[in-house]
Amino acid sequence: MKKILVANRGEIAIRVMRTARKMGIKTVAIYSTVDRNAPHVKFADEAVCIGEAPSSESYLLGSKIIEVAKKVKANAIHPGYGFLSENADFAEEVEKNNIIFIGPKSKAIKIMGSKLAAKDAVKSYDIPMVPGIEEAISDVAKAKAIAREIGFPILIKASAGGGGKGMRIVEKESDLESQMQRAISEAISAFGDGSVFIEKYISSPRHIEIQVMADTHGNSIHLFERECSIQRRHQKVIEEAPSVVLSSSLRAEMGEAAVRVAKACDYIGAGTVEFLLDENHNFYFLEMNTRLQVEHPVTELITGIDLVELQIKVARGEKLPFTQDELEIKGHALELRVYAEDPLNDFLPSVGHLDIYKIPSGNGIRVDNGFEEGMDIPIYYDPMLSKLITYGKTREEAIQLMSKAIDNYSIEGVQTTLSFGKFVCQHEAFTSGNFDTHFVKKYYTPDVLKAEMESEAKIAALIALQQYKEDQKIVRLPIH
Ligand code: MV4
Repeated sequence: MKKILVANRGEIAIRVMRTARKMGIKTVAIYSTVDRNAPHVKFADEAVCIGEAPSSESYLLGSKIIEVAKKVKANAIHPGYGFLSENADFAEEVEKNNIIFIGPKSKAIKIMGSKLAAKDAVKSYDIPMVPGIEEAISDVAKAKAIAREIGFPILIKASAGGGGKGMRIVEKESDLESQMQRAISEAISAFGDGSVFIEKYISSPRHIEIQVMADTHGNSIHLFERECSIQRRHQKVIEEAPSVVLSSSLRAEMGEAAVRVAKACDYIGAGTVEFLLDENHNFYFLEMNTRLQVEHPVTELITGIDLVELQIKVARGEKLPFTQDELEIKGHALELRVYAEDPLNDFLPSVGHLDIYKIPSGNGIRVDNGFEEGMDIPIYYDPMLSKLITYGKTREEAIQLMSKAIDNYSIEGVQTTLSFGKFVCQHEAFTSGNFDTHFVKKYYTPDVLKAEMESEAKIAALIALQQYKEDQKIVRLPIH
């Protein structure tokens, strides 16, 4: 593999190219017209413009991207996350053109793209699942009977949904009919597939996911968990590894279950198996993400493994260079997603010009970044600016470092979620580890953030005043 085309933009395109370069592999960037001066374009050895700003006219043009790959003689395509990364047809077309798709086979992507197909695939693999049904349902009377059996509240989910889209909680039987009709029509309009199913609603879960890796020689391993419960409207805010709530035996059990999920769909490459963990520490399989995830760096920091390097090695047909027993967790890592969004204004995208953009650095600090000072933030794509990742011997150390690193960002021109990240890091429920997926809803209002920002501004003003007084003393001295 001499040349990889990265079919993505922003921080993940750069992150992938960094490892390719380290391995002596040439890199090709693709870009849309608004991205012509973007950092990922400058970073690549070669770059090709593939269309206009809207993703549908550029980063989502699978056939065009394949044409470009052939023209520049790239041997492989890395899709990053988002865009074409979980498009089974794209993966298949890439391979048909004798280009290596750095990711799983199309079949695995297809199975895991449908929640019902996923349940069906894993059912003989002894995977704990949320009580519910395993097939699409449209008959209301039947749904009522099932709901009565599993007990309210229940959750209606769209089979083609993901990331919380198309979910409806039903508290009581009298609401079931209308909610089901809404769920079905929503699923038809959003996904073109009206299949819905029913599960028991787990009311206060934690979201724990397991990183898995499989080679083409039949070896599958897991790289422990990431805790992703701190999220806002299904958008993850802070992720960490390891989770504070897993005992080593539960970790091993969940890890082994995740590996079985991977085996159930003949998985190859890097994947993530999502679980819900209830208050009694029962875990349930939710879905599998068949891509490298945004939050993969926390796993890299606690295992010392470069996941992109592993993806590339597996794609080249190499064996995994270690066994499960050789892996261990060392230290603790946190990741904050820094978005150009205004936490005081319902997290509305705050796109604009990056007048000042300075990122922190230092021991235990990693910033996976896709922007630079002086750039405009395009309105066409995800407004994530960078990922601030910190690593410490202990969780406390990683949290302290995160708080400090947040202060060492300097961004002007747009609002960001940095202050919101600080709020989370300082919150007792977060520092104590006693939280679930409802953390943000439960504790966050713009007012608490405002109050915190004002008191910090006051402290900063007092420090400045103190310093000013000290400076005055010094300059007066020589006069005497
Ligand atoms: C659930 C659930 C409770 N009970 N399933 C949301 C995203 C999708 N991956 C599955 N999700 C959930 N499924 C049952 N049976 C609660 C959620 C959920 C959630 C899951 C993970 C992280 C954040 C979440 C926020 C709200 C709801």
